[in-house]
Amino acid sequence: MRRILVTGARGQVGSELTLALRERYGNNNVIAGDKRKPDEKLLKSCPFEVIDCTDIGAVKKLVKEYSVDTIYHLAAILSATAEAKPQLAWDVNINGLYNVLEIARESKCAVFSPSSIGAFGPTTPRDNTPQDTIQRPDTMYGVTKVAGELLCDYYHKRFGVDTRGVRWPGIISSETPPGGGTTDYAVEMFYAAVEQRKYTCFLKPGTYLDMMYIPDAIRAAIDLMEADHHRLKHRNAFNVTAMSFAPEDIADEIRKHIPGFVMDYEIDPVRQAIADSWPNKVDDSAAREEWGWSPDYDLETMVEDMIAKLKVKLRNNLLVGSRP
Ligand code: AKB
Repeated sequence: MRRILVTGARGQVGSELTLALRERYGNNNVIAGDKRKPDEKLLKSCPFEVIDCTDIGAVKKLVKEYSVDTIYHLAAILSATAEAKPQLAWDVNINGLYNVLEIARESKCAVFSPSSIGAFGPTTPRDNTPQDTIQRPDTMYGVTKVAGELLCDYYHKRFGVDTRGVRWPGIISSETPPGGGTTDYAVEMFYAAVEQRKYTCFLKPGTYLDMMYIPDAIRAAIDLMEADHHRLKHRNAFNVTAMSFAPEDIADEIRKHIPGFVMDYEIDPVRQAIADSWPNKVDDSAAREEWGWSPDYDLETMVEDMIAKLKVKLRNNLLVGSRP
């Protein structure tokens, strides 16, 4: 049985991944770690530790204390925040990852470290972006993601650390809102629609990006970590996608459930430039071939499920305060 540490466990993906891992491996075998104190749901399913991945001593102590053998390293700064605070992004995304890899080397842990579609840049082919292609991003987020992929490959090749990762697209979820990302508009749009508010989108119509519903994102991480290593030709990091849409496509799909939904546009030049440097749609055939990746949700089924979940939250007064 694995003993797992999840860093960034209070984040958009971390909060749901931690619960999924606990269901699979048992509550006491999954240690949730985050800089922020836990919410009730996470605390109830214990154990939780306040940690900062830039503090190598604290993470090392935790790994030893709980005999951790697998680290899902999710603590990271997302693209828009990284452009606003590049020094912070370097510190968390690079020094934090380096610390985790060093600890993994010493303590013989496996490491899941997510990369992103942000690891691609303006000179990358935009349609059916291949697994192995040009990666010259011009954002700090992208720089840290490419360096992170290379660092993880290096630790595997040089020290035998079992590092694996996916290039996550924008992730859509109803439990914990994302923060500081370029693809966050898609989640914000749902909150507005369910609350009968108008949504002002910060990306232009026609901005196509890869996206994925959270159950698929979680399954991708767990399936990759459980995949037979003999089948893996790649490691860091696999292209994965579930759908590609532009803001007007998702708004139209939402209107099938909430016909009065209104959206207008006020373009944020920083996030638009980031989105314009990312692919329209990646080719994830390597993930499909090497570890059987296949998403369950498309745009239609994701929208239906998101709206149902957010309506329940709204009825129970849980939407207010969790608005992105
Ligand atoms: C972001 O928008 O920064 C993230 C990502 C695609 O990596 N959601």
